[in-house]
Amino acid sequence: MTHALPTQRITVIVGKESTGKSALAAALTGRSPVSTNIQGSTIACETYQTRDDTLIDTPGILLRSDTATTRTALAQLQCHNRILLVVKATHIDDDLADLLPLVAEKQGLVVVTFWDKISPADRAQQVLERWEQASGVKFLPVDARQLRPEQRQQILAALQTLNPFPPQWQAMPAGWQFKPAPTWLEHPCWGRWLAILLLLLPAVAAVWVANSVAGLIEPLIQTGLTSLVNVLSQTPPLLAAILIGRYGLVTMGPLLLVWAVPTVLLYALFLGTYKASGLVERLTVALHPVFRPFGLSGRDLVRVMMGFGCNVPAVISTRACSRCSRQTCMGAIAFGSACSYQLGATLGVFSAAHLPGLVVPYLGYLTLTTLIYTRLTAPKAARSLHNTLMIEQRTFLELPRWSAIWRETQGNLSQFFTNALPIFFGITIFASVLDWLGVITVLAGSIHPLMGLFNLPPDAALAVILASIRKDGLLLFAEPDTLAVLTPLQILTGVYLAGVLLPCLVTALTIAREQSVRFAVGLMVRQAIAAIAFSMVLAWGGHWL
Ligand SMILES: Nc1nc2c(ncn2[C@@H]2O[C@H](COP(=O)(O)OP(=O)(O)OP(=O)(O)O)[C@@H](O)[C@H]2O)c(=O)[nH]1
Ligand SMILES: [Mg+2]
Repeated sequence: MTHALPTQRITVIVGKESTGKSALAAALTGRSPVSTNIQGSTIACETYQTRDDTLIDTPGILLRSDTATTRTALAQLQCHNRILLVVKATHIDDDLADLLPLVAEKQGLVVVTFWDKISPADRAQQVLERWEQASGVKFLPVDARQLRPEQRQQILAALQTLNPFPPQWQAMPAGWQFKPAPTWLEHPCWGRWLAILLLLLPAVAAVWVANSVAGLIEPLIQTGLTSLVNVLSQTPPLLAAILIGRYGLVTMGPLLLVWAVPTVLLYALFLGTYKASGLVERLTVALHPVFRPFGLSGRDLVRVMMGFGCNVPAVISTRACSRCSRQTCMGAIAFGSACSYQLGATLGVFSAAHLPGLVVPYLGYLTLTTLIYTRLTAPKAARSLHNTLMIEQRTFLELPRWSAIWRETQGNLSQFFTNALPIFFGITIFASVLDWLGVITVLAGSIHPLMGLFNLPPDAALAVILASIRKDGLLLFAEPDTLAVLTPLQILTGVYLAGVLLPCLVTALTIAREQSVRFAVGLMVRQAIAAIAFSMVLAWGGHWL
């Protein structure tokens, strides 16, 4: 005999951005919340399961906007009849006035988050009770980050017996508004300078820590390697080429470990802290007027910043950007967000050349050219004064929890070990075999004139090409014979060209998936033309800069 399975009820969680929808969904279902204090962190619907309900967590609704994420949330709202409306206690009048018309006549309940920020809570509670009586819909106040067991039970029970939102009901205003306190970042004069400093801090700290760590461990590794190289030199020629040749695993691997690992780890820690504390959001607001003339809104800038960790999630998160600036934002990430691998490899090359100070002109030139590139490619509308920030409420600054920072860091580190390392090893093996076969010498001869455009020797071509597959491929520049013949300006030009000529393969594929193959190809052509022009300026005019 077969039993028909009871059909699962689908309830859609909707609300404005950063109101605690994901935190609530996670708390209701016992999953660990992937909460970041950034507006527009959820970029696609996610499904959570309780015993009786399927909860769909939607991206935050951003009124009067054309973001892909808002369209996704509104589509869910249209398709389903059971709604869990999330409103922020601190901005409850605005949230209800804007959202109640969207849910009228659907079955639902209202969860009021950020209740921990309200005082006195008992007077506020009376307002909720009045609304409950007037509308017939339940209003449940919570701190979504720390849902108490009885609150969880209350919400789950309320989901069993939902009542319809009355048509045309308007809640009598509660009359309170609790705004997050302003910080120095909101100072009209030097707020933006502080924001620029904080924006640069992760890069500066990464450079400093990576240099210090490398200074300590590099000599130890080199000593260990000398005896290993002696042993490996006895192996058959092809194997020896793969292991200890110019581009061999043992030759290149330590550079990756010494330079990339500390940089990747540190960037992840910084980004995790900035995101979880809400600092990223404050930086956005402070920097919006600085970057708007270049076609990037503060909201886009956050995504560009996230690209410093890895470009791929940053590109996906542009779904929460306005349609008018989304493509510019993707372009800026692909061109100018030196991901932690790119920066780590760059530091490795500069250090192998005994010129660690080159990182200053490198980052300066990269920033300058990214701004010029964005200015040239952004549509006029994105640069206009009407390109407003699209942030409705300032986020609360929180002391970041170690668990939130660690989640961010762990994700990046596991990507490094499962994704980045194998591809990097693949690149070194590929380059070693080509070198052993003599193909590199032939190839280098044929693209000699091209490299000549940038005043670079033919050997530089391989690093430039392989960096387009993965950014840490530009570590091949650190090959001693290549470095021996390069001037500091040539090293700078080569590393810059390899870094910006094309986005790495995975980023390019992600852009194609998010937009279209045609758009991705167009973006790569534009980027390559700009990179070639900027590299030529650097190569031939660099000594004046
Ligand atoms: N103080 C306080 N913070 C909260 C509460 N609910 C969520 N937060 C914090 O607010 C931030 C945003 O929470 P999320 O759960 O990501 O909000 P969301 O509505 O899913 O955001 P989007 O998906 O970006 O629209 C996180 O840093 C949470 O820790 C709450 O009730 N009180
Ligand atoms: Mg969310």
